[in-house]
Amino acid sequence: MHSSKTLCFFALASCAVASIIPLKQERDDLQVRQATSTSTKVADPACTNSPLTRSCWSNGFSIATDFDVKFPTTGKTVKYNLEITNTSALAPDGTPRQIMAINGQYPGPTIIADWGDMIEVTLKNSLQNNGTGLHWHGIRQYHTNTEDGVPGITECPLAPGDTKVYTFQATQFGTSWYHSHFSGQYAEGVVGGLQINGPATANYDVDLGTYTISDWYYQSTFQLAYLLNNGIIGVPSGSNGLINGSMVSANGGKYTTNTLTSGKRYRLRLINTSVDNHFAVSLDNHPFTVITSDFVPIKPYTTNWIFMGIGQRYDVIITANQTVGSYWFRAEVQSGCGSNDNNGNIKSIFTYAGAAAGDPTSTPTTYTQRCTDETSLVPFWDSFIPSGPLVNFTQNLDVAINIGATANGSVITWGINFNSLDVVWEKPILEYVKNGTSDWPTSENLIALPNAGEWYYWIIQEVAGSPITVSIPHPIHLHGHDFYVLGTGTGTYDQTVNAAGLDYNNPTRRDVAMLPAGGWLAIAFQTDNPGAWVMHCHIAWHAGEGLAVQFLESESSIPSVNSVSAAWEQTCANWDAYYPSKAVYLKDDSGI
Ligand SMILES: *[C@@H]1O[C@H](CO)[C@@H](O)[C@H](O)[C@H]1NC(C)=O
Ligand SMILES: *[C@@H]1O[C@H](CO)[C@@H](O)[C@H](O)[C@H]1NC(C)=O
Ligand SMILES: *[C@@H]1O[C@H](CO)[C@@H](O)[C@H](O)[C@H]1NC(C)=O
Ligand SMILES: *[C@@H]1O[C@H](CO)[C@@H](O)[C@H](O)[C@H]1NC(C)=O
Ligand SMILES: *[C@@H]1O[C@H](CO)[C@@H](O)[C@H](O)[C@H]1NC(C)=O
Ligand SMILES: *[C@@H]1O[C@H](CO)[C@@H](O)[C@H](O)[C@H]1NC(C)=O
Ligand SMILES: *[C@@H]1O[C@H](CO)[C@@H](O)[C@H](O)[C@H]1NC(C)=O
Ligand SMILES: *[C@@H]1O[C@H](CO)[C@@H](O)[C@H](O)[C@H]1NC(C)=O
Ligand SMILES: [Cu+2]
Repeated sequence: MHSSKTLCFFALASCAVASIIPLKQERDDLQVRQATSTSTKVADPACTNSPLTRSCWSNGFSIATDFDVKFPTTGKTVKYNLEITNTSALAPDGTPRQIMAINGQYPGPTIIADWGDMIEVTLKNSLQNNGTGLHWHGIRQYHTNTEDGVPGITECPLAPGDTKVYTFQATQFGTSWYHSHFSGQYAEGVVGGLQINGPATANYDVDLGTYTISDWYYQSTFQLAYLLNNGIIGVPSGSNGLINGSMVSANGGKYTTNTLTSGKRYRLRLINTSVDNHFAVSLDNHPFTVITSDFVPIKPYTTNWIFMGIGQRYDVIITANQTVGSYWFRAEVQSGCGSNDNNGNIKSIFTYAGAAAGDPTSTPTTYTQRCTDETSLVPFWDSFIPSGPLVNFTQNLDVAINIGATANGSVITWGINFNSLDVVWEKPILEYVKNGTSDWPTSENLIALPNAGEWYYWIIQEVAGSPITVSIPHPIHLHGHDFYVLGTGTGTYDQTVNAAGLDYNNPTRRDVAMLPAGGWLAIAFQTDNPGAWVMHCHIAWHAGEGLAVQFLESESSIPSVNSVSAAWEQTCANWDAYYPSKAVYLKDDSGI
């Protein structure tokens, strides 16, 4: 069934373009009951990606293809060598700081691949005194759990001097980032962009690439976390913020600058790589057409400001249709979402070719500060979630501060269901799986989901802690899956009141969503990817303080463990030879 509305929707500048996507829109009760995440949209096999046909891809794949169901395999492997070093040679905002850089730069190189490629990253840990491990945020790691990069869960950390080759397929397309998952190490600089080229829900001419927005601390974040976790300091404020790795400060520095050509449309891949700050972002005079939330393509909508939680991504299109000149891009910290109310308003510059030199004089549109997610996020694909009542309907995950358990020595802890995650780096959960044993400690905060193909529903609720209560929003991130956001609200979830309002009909789908302060977040996902997948708050302090659970999904069919490689074992052997006998520093938090 062809829809002319859809045709024009895709080909904004040229509604007559022949390559359209046939849509099978009809839904019947059977489909709803089958509750499949499968899109009913069908790919156009004969259409090529170009500035006016971004919905197309190739060989029968297009924006209509739900990548959880189907993805191309190109046979191509893109290879990167990444080396982490401990350097004092960088000053991203003019103020020098010891940085754990990737290939000598911050942020690290953007990894770029096409949809369906294999990505092979050879990581070398050249730090003197830390382990490491790289996580590919939002990457599904379909049947490749050992490549997820979470020390103590899917691998042992890489000891100083060690090397690991991560190999996985880009089954999704869009924008993300990679970062260290070794305690709070990413805040020291171990981050980079991840760009997977594929189709899009709106057209553009030029892809500007990834654009990271982050808070920035002059003091070592390992030290700050230690002081915080032991109650010696309160939550620290950021010293500055960085846009794509650059900003000005009292010591110099410079604004990140991009040049635009009048009349062209640009895709910008916004990534929030913060430790503890929520930003609202905007480009003066240039509204954003938003086309993705995290990896998931959405029906485009236009907005002046986007609110971004940590770990979240939005791909936006801007149209260079304003007077030739220079314009501020703004990222403003939202007060009340965390701690960093000061030093948080950071800027960069978009300047038209031919504009006069000098800083912009443009002014922002007004907006209201907030700590909640974007609400206009309708996934492009149709997804119908079974709405129960089901046997395994709702399970509660209660989030609270100071729950008594310790994330290895912390005084301040966060927990889920009154338990703080505390992994043992030298005994990753996948080693228990391989050994066929299940005597992991309760501090692994492990929830087994043994059966494949089932839907699980979670009410994540922020509850009172003991002896104190802190109500703040938490960006909740799940590995190995996108989840569906069935609903969110303030106060305590009440089944009799709130259940009827949950959305099962094409709800927002993504991999990071905000749990509101003192409120609840209802999510669902289906067990369709065997592995040990952590779900955690992406505020680095909270993850270190134990705000995480791990799901051990379909344990008996985790393929990458049953054939776990000699190389995977060797990483553990190398780690065992280093830690704790030779290590200068020991683990003093949750480890993730
Ligand atoms: C980085 O270098 C500093 C200064 O030499 C040192 O104190 C610190 O232990 C090093 N960190 C790591 C992880 O190697
Ligand atoms: C990592 O290195 C930093 C110094 O650069 C240190 O403060 C921290 O304790 C180290 N952490 C671990 C677990 O090695
Ligand atoms: C941001 O920096 C990354 C890595 O250095 C680069 O690939 C990307 O193109 C930059 N983005 C923009 C919008 O300039
Ligand atoms: C990044 O996320 C954090 C925490 O969710 C948030 O405080 C901050 O404002 C976000 N930054 C941007 C640029 O959206
Ligand atoms: C410029 O482009 C934006 C976004 O597409 C649009 O909303 C706006 O109307 C355009 N303005 C002009 C002056 O053409
Ligand atoms: C519910 O969970 C139990 C135990 O995990 C499992 O045996 C059962 O098959 C599940 N049933 C449904 C309908 O999800
Ligand atoms: C906790 O830290 C102590 C020493 O700081 C160490 O001996 C112990 O192995 C750690 N426990 C975990 C679970 O990492
Ligand atoms: C797995 O078995 C090996 C060999 O018996 C043992 O050394 C190791 O500690 C076991 N690992 C776990 C996590 O039980
Ligand atoms: Cu949190």
